[in-house]
Amino acid sequence: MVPLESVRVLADDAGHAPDYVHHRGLVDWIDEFAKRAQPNKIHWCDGSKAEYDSLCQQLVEAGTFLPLNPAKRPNSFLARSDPSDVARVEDRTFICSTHRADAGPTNNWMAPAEMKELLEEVFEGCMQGRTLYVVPFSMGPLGSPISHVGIQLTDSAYVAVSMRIMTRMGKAVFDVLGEDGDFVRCVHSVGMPLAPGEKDVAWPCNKEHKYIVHFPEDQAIWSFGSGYGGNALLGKKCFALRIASAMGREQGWLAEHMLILGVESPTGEKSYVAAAFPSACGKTNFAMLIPPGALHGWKVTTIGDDIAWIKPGADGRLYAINPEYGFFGVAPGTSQQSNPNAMATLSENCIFTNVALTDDGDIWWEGMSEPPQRLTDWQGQPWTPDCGRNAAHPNARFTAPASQCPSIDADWEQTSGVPISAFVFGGRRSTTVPLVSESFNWVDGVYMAATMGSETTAAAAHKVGNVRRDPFAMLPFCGYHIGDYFDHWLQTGRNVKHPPRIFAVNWFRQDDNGKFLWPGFGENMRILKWIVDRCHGRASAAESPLGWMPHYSDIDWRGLDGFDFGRFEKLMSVERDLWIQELLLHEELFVKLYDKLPKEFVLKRELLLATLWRSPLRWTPPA
Ligand code: TSX
Ligand code: MN
Repeated sequence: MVPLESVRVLADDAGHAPDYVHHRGLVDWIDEFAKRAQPNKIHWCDGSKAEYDSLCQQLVEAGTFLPLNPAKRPNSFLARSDPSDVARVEDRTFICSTHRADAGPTNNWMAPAEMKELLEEVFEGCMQGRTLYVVPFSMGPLGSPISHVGIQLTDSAYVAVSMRIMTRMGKAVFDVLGEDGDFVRCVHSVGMPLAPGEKDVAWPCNKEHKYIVHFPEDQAIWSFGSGYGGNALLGKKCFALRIASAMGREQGWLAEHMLILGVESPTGEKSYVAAAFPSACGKTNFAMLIPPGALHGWKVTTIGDDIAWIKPGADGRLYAINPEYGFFGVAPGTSQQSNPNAMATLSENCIFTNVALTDDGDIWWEGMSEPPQRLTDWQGQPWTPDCGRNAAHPNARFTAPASQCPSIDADWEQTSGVPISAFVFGGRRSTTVPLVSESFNWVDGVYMAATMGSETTAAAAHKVGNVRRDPFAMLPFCGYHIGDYFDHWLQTGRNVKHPPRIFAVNWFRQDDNGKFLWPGFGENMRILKWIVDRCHGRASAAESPLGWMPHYSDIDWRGLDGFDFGRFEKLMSVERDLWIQELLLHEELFVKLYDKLPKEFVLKRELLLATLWRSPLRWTPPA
């Protein structure tokens, strides 16, 4: 037990806060929290490079970080988590709104007062023997009207250094806050206090108790027991999606699980697209796509790979920023083939978590290249290609500065955001869903996004009913009732004068032998080009039962030999029997949300059914 006097609390002496902090409410909040958590000391992060270097050095000495070979991977580190602390914990994630109905059927809920009482107990003394880091951060460029500020209190130096990569972290945030600015209160503890003289472990966490708790009405987040990614870097999923989605509903904007990319045409015309995909669809790859050289002059730039904050502009368009400052991406599968821009981004100044280590002090993961003869796996054990285990954990991550991405857009830090021309929604579907379609109108597009789904494993492909619905890819990230969220989207379309067009894509359709029909990756530029051309009124389309679809001749096929009309038909066909199955699955989703399901969805589903019955058994676009 650490005596309270050893804690440099701030209550009666605000002088302990750095002189650039002028926010009384903030200092009082930290004081109150420190009295409860009882840390050994308090470190106010200034965000400087010197501070980052010194915290990394401290993590190396603690055994949390292993410095990588500076000749291969300068200024980069490997962290190995506790084997039990490797992913987000959805069953321990709560939305604590006053009314249960405001959290909805897709979130865990507990009454705020009850949860606060529970958390206050859990946090009592939880930082004993540790340092409390005060981490000030801005989600979005400092000074952007779309940005918002948060302060995270954490007892993890790993979190503090990760936050410096993933957010604009540092003392400039206090200038934005002034004396009484609003900020999201984020508190985090790994939940493993140290007794005097007790030796720390490399990855402290709490194996029994984990809580990821959101109070949307107070704009507060309490996270306990995990040091990992989405559980611990509170600016990302907790703030930028769950809390921000609830703020957006109140204030008339959108916080979305979307990448943002720029498309430049050969004439230099610039368009921006925001796209949502569930996990394992290659979202980061799409955000950093390199178009085939044969499509002369078409370029793709990256604004963000995971989250978009979108607000209506004075001109009646929607403007988006990437609230993040780095990429926290899934490492396995990332390679020179799948994503050269990501590989270049990872060349230095990165943190790798749960990847494998090579004999020469570099990193490796499944899908990067031919497996080396020997490795040290993500748990620190010797590994050989025939040992039957993964070298990297399937959810191993890189934490990399976005500024290092070769395709980063020149305007990615533009405070006004970028105007969005199209929303794209995708999923991994081996059958049923065509390569691309454009919704007939806004309501129709919102329906498509709300009913989107993805197949879980390759093994069970082609099996009807193996689709996990993930509306807008927001199922684990919506901070309020998902039915209210659909309504908010419908309302947004009515509020803005120039709403973006809405498209659905599926890169993963297979033939009867289980072979992918579409080459994907850079070739997706051909679809992106049609999408952008549609937005500018340049490309034609055929009216299918599902929406507008390109004719074969509407796609630019330069440089893609052997992709004939027959193959195109297989990719684009709308099969009545499969779609009747699909609409039954939509109904399964709808009954779960029935109390807040928009009436438009019920009618749209009926219209789809009627249209399918009056269309050919197998609809294909004309040549
Ligand atoms: O990221 C992917 N994208 C989007 C890229 C911009 N992946 C990787 C899997 C997701 C984690 C894809 N995989 C894509 C895709 O468009 N398409 C596929 C399926 C596929 C896999 C391999 C081949 C073709 C398609 N071809 C060969 O292996 C030669
Ligand atoms: Mn994500």
